[in-house]
Amino acid sequence: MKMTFRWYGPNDPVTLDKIRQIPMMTGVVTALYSIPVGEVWDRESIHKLKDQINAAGLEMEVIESVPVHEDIKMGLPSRDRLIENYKQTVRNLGEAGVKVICYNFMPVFDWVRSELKYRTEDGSNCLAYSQKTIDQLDPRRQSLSLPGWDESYTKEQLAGLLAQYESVSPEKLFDNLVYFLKALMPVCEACDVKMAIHPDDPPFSLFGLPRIISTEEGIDRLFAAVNSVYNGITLCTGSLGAGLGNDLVRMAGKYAAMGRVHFLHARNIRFLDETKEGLFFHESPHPTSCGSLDLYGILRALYENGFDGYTRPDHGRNIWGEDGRPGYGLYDRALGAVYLSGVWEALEKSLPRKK
Ligand SMILES: [Mn+2]
Repeated sequence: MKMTFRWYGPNDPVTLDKIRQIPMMTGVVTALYSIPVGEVWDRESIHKLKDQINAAGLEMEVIESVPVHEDIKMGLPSRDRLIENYKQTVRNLGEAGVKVICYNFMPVFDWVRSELKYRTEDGSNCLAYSQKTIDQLDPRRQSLSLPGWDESYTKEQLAGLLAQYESVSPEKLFDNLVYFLKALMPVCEACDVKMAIHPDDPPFSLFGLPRIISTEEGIDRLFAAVNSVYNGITLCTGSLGAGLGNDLVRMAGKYAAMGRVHFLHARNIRFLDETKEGLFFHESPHPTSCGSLDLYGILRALYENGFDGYTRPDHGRNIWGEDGRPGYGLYDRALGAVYLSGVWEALEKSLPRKK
């Protein structure tokens, strides 16, 4: 396992020097945030970023994310030009030593939460999701005031985009994902860069938009449709774990055995209401006993089935007075990283692998 940490670039208050001091840390996971979605990531910008990271004693082998343009998701005629750009970005990243690209195929919204600073019993705060709050929002009729929503679209642009998606069924979205990946695979194979799709967060439809990477069935279907080891997943435990029907230990073991888990996002969540209508969860410390997900069981299933890839602690809480970027402060993620490394060491020293 290679422990990594998400870093939002030179403006991130969590600096490379701090990240380097976390025990067992090998590298950062980052992106070029200034390049518009759909444009090629040029060599010069990639190498400048890489050099900065390497100078701090860290690696840059995973990119999160190279965003996929909405035209590709919708299957518009402009997609072929945009896919050519994406291919060139993959080549440029591969040349710089990048091994894994995390991306997602969620229309319009990537992650959605109802609260950014939910206060928990111990006085820390964290991200939370309330189905009842989300159900009161209608982005087609009102200005959306979702926490964390980057407001990169005006109300009118958002309404237009949502209207365009009305003709995109889940089947169509799936076909568009397959079209994108089939075009990309020869380049990924030639450059040895693995694609790792991030599951939907949360893993069900929101605001009537289609979502297709939410369940074991959806992932199975994608792997069958594009049957290459370069078509894999980012196993995000907190995202998939919010789906009440998802058996994460089973999925982790199965996909690791297939060699399709290229990146692990380890995070725990705690359900306070597990009904579909009243679904409520908040993010919790990483250890198994602190949340509703069996982090130990997931790590064990990954380990036993041969996973040895890139891992990062996913969202952390704000603790010790930190007022960090929601989910991405330093302290709680650092605790998470050390917990994950500790569990992994125990697994390596006590259990055989199945493969
Ligand atoms: Mn994630």
